[in-house]
Amino acid sequence: MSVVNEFLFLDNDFKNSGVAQADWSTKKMVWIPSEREGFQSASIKEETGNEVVVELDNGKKVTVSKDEIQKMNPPKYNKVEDMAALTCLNEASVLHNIRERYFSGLIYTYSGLFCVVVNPYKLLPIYSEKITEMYKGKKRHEVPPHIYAVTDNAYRNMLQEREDQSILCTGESGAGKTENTKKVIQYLAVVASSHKGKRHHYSLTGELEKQLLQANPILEAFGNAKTIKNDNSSRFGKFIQINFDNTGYIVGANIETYLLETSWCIRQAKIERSFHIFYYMVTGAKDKMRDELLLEDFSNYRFLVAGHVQVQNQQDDEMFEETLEAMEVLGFNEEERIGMLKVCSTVLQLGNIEFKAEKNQEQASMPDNTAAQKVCHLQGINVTDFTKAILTPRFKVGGELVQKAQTKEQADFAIEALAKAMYDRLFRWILACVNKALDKTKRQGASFLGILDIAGFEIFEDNSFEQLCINYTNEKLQQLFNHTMFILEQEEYKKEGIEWNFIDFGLDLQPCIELIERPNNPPGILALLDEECWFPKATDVSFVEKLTNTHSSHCKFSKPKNLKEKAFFTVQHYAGKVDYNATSWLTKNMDPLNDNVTALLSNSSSAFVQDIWKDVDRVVGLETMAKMAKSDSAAPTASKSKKGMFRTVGQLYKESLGKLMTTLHNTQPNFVRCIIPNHEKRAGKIDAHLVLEQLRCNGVLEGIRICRQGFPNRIVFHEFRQRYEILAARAIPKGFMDGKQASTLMIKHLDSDPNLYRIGLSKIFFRTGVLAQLEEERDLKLTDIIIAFQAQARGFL
Ligand code: AOV
Ligand code: MG
Repeated sequence: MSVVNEFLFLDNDFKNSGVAQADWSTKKMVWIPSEREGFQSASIKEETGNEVVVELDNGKKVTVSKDEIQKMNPPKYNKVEDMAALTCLNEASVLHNIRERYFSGLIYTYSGLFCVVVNPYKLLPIYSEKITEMYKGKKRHEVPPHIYAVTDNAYRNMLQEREDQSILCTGESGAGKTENTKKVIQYLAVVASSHKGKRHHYSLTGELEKQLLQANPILEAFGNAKTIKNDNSSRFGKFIQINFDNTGYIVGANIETYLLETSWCIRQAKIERSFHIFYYMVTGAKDKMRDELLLEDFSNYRFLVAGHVQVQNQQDDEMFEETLEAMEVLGFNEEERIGMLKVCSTVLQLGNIEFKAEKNQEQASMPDNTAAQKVCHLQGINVTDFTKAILTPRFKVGGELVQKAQTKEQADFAIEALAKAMYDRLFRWILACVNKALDKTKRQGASFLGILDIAGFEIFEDNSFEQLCINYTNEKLQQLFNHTMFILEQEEYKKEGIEWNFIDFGLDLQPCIELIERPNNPPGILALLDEECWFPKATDVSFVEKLTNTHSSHCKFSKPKNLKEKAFFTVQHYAGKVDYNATSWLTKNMDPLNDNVTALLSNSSSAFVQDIWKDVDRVVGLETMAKMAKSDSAAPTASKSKKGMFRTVGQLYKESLGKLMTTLHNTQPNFVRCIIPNHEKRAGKIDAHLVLEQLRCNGVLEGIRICRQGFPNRIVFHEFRQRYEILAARAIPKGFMDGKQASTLMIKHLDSDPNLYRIGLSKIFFRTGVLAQLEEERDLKLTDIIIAFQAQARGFL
C-alpha cells in the first residue's frame, strides 16, 4: 500500500534544497558557530596555520580558528532518515539535519540506536489508521522514521527472537514522552489485538485493549498537572509492561510508577495547577454527587493556590465525564469512584484547616473546626480523635505513651504531610486496581514489551532531592544505552571472530552512579542521607558536611564555589555539573506522618478508607527513626535500616529503580529521545542552543560518534545470499556452496571497500548505510527484471 504523506516522506526535490552539489564542492562549505542559529554555513576562502578565513552567506568575511569549524555533509545527505549514515558526523550536521527535517514537518529521525523526535506542537496527520497499516510488519529501513516503526520492530523482534523488548522514552518536560508512549500503546492495541474483525461500534479493539487505552486517562487525571512547561505534565514516571501470548496477541498488562510528586497537591506557582482531577471534580461534579463530596467553590480552597486556572482547549467538566467513563471501563464501581473522589475532596479540605499559635507559642489550637469536621466526615473518622492526633499526638517514650503538644508550625506541617500522603496512597491504590483489571485474563504471557516514560536529565536553578533521583535514573539509563552499544557489540564481534578495537566510553558512568547508590565502603549519597535520618540531632547541613567529609576526593563530587549556603553540594553527571540544594532532604527522605493519624485512618468506618491505608511499603516515620536511634547505643547504619520493616524514600526509590534496571537489562531496549524545540510551545520554531543542549544531555551526540566506530548492520549468511544474490549472481558457481563462502564471493564481486564490512562466523557485518545501498541496487535490478519479464510476456501475447 502506498500512502503519500508529506509529513513522513521527503519531497522529491529535497536534494536541491540547501546547498547545491556544485556549490558544496567548489565553495568548500563548512559550519561555523553562530550565536543565533547554533551553526551557520560558510565557505572557506583562505587557510593559514590555525586560522581560516570564511565567507558567510551574506558575503561577510570572518576569521575563525580551525577548531571551530565543522565539516558539512554533501547535499545528497540532506534530511537523511538515519543520521548514523552521515559522512561527516558532528554536532553541526546533526542539528542541521534535525532542523531541516523538522521544518519540512518530518519530526522523527533515527540516529543509530536512537529514534529522535522533535515535538511538533501541532497535530500532524501521521497517526491515522492508514498510517498504522502502512507500518505493520515493515522493517525499519522500508518505511520513514516513526514511533510506529520503532514499535513494530520491537514487536516483531519479540515474536521472532522470543526476547522481551523495551521502548525507553526520555526527554525534558514537554518534549513529548507521554504523547509518544500513548502512540506506542495505540499502535499495539490495533496491531496486536486478538479481536481483529470483530468490529465494535467505535473501534477495532477488544475489551482488554480498551482497558489498556483507558488506563492512561485515569493515570493522567490523577498524576498530571499543568506546569509552566507543559499543560499536561506527568508528575510521575511510569513503566507499562504489555504481555503477549506466543501468537503475538495482547494478554495483559502491568503498570509500574515512580515518584509521584505529591507536593503539587499543596502548592503551585501562579499559572500552574494542582493535579487535573481536582479541577475536573470541582467543575464537573453536580447535584447529589457535589453534596456527597462536600465540594466548595475554587476560591474556597487554599490548596488550589490560584483558583480555577484553565487549560487551553480543555473543558474540565467534560474531562470529568471522560475520567468517570474511563474508571467504569476499568471496572471501578460506583462506591469506589465516590471513595476516590472523597479522598480528593478531603485533600482539598485539609488545606482549609487553620491553626492558631497560643500565647506561649508552644501549643497550637484550632479555633474553628468546620474544615476538620468535613475532613472527618469524608474519611469516616472521629473529629475529636483527629484533632488530638494533630494537636496533641501521643508518642511512646521508654515504653510509656506520652502526649506531646504541637506548635502551629508542626501542626501545619502535619496537615500538609497528611494531604500528600493521602493522595499518594490514593494514587497507589488506583494503580493497583488498574493493574488488577489489566491482568484479569490470568493467562501467562510468553513475552512482553515495556514502555518507559520518565523524565530526562534535569538541571534547574534549584535542584533538590527529586532532581537527584531523576538524574540518578538517567545515569543508569545512559549506562544501559552504553551497555547495549558496547558490551553487546563487543560480545557479538567476539562471538563472530571479528577483530575490532573497541573504545570504552561506557565505564565513566560508573563512578557517578556509585557516588549516589553505594551502600557502604564508603557509603554513597543515598546511604549517607539515610544514616543522617537516624540521628535525632542531624540537619540538612550536617548531612552535607558528612557527605563532603566522605567524598571530598571523589572525582564526581565537589562543593560549589561561590555558594555561601552550607547545604549545597555538586555532582558531575555525564550531562553536566549539577548543584544540589539539600534543604529539607531529611524530611523528604522520611514519611513525616505520625502514627496517631495513620492509625485513625486505617480504622476508619469506611471500608474504602481502610483499604487505602492498609499497609503497603511503609516509609519510615520521623518518630520511629528517632525512637530507634535512641534505643540503639551504637551508631545506626544504613544497612541496618534495610532489615527493619521501614524504609526511607531514597531506599524505596533505589530499590524500584534497581528492579526496573534488572527488567530492562533482560530486554532488548529501543531508545526514543524526545526533544522540545522551544520553550514557547510554538510550532515550527527551533531554538538551536536548546536543541543542542538536549542532544548532548540525552546521549544522542555521544551515541552517534560511538555508532560510527562499529558495524551496526549484520545479516546471517544465508539471508544475505538469498536477498542479494541477484546482485552478484555471476559470482557464485552452480551447485552447493557454503553460506560463508558464497557471501565472501558475493561481497568481493560487489567491489565493496573492505573497510565497509566484516565477515564473521555466521553473519556478515556492515557499516551504517551500506545495506541501504544494496537495497537500492536490488530494487533497481528487480525493476529491470520485472520490466524485461513484462516485455517478454507481451511478446507472447
Ligand atoms: P512530556 O511527557 O515529555 O513532558 P508530553 O508528551 O506531555 O510531554 O507533550 C507535551 C505537549 O506537546 C502535548 O500535550 C502536546 O500538546 C504536544 N505534543 C507532544 N508530542 C506531540 C506530537 N507527536 N504531536 C502533536 N503534539 C505533540 V513531562 O510529562 O512535562 O516531562 O513531566
Ligand atoms: Mg509526560
